[in-house]
Amino acid sequence: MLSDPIVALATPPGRSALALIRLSGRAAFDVAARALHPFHPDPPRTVRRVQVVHPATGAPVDEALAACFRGPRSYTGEDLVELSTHGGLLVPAAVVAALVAAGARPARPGELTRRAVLNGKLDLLQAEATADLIDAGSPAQARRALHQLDRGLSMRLHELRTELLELEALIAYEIDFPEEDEGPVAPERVVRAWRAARDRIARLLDTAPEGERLREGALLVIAGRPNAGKSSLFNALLGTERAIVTEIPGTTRDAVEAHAVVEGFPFRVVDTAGLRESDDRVERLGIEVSRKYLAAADLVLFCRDAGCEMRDTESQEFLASCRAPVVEVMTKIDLTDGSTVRRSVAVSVVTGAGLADLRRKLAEVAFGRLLALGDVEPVVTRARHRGALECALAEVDAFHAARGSGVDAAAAATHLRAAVGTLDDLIGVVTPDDVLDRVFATFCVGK
Ligand SMILES: Nc1nc2c(ncn2[C@@H]2O[C@H](COP(=O)(O)OP(=O)(O)O)[C@@H](O)[C@H]2O)c(=O)[nH]1
Ligand SMILES: [Mg+2]
Repeated sequence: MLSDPIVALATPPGRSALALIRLSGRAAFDVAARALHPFHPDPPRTVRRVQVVHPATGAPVDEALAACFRGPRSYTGEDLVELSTHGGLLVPAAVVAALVAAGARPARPGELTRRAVLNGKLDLLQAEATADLIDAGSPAQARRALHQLDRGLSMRLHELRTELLELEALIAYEIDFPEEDEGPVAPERVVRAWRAARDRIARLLDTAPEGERLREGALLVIAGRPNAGKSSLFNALLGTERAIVTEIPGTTRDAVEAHAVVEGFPFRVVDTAGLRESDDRVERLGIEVSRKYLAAADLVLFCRDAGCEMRDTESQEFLASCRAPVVEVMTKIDLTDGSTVRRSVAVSVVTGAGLADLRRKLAEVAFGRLLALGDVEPVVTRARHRGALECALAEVDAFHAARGSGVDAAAAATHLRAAVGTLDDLIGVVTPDDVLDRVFATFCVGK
């Protein structure tokens, strides 16, 4: 049943002062009345102290606080009870068990938010943003999720949808009177409206590479010759001594990956085995792994030791083979008098010189477009969004092509309809079950 009462622990189990439990559904208040004493759903949105008891035995389970929300004015749009209980492993589980004994069913992952979507409390983009906000590991991710939760992207798509419907209205006369030569609307006006809509879609699509990168973290691969100071720099970026550093070339033999926040942006930083010809079988395997990471990198940090003579042909060859943008960095500048430093970023992990510049540079290269857009412009953050917008763009362009080749107005307009339908799917105006399944597959229980 779609609205049967469900219950879930919304906070993670474990040692904590408090836990939050949510009970939602058509008969939620009846269920609550069997396990909470005293229970008064009215006035709603008022916090009351209650005793939680097991409905079958009457055994006390906890002293808790309860707040009732009458549907549709609740997170799910249904009658909902939020219970703050004591934390820990035992008490919250016992409270959930008492509510199950009182007639609720344990909620599936994401089921509460799914109901919120089905009841029109959130659109699909906001539901995704809810998950992104919970998963955010860096300030930029959190800000982006909050913006989307505040309907940033949804509003932009609604505007776009309106534009497409207006464009269709512009050619309505031609649809109704196909035999007439000249309608009341000049063809240039139609072209202008078409171009505005397609540019809007294209601009959103331009944000997709960095938007998706924002959710995943930018893959930053540190490369360079053995002993160039890669592992030292890796540790400095992470702020912990994660990789082993020694003066012996070839120390790092496996790729080490770690999450780092650089200038507020998420990065997956990979320290690799230095690239060189080696007779050591293990080191050779490590170098092979390095190459794989390099092929997948969003950006490469190429280290050169400022104190060493550079074999430039080798470096040039390497740089030419990188598909991803490369940030070149001169390491160990504390060991030089500075005269050999030619490149833009020069660092020392001993003195800390240049590290702030390097961080800014990395954020700029990986997320420059997002930095330029600021936090107010909507951004496309998922392959689902990108796929839908690509589809909409193809339809809008097919509309234009159809007009150009003299196809009748009614047939051309079907492309606009299709584009609007794609946007509706994206926002979640009408959402088929399988789309919902996919969106909520990664949600946690209690959300
Ligand atoms: N003086 C100085 N030594 C450094 C610096 N960075 C790394 N080193 C030293 O250079 C050697 C190789 O460093 P490591 O990070 O293991 O290089 P990797 O082989 O490229 O990973 C070690 O002895 C480090 O202590 C630096 O900024 N200044
Ligand atoms: Mg190393």
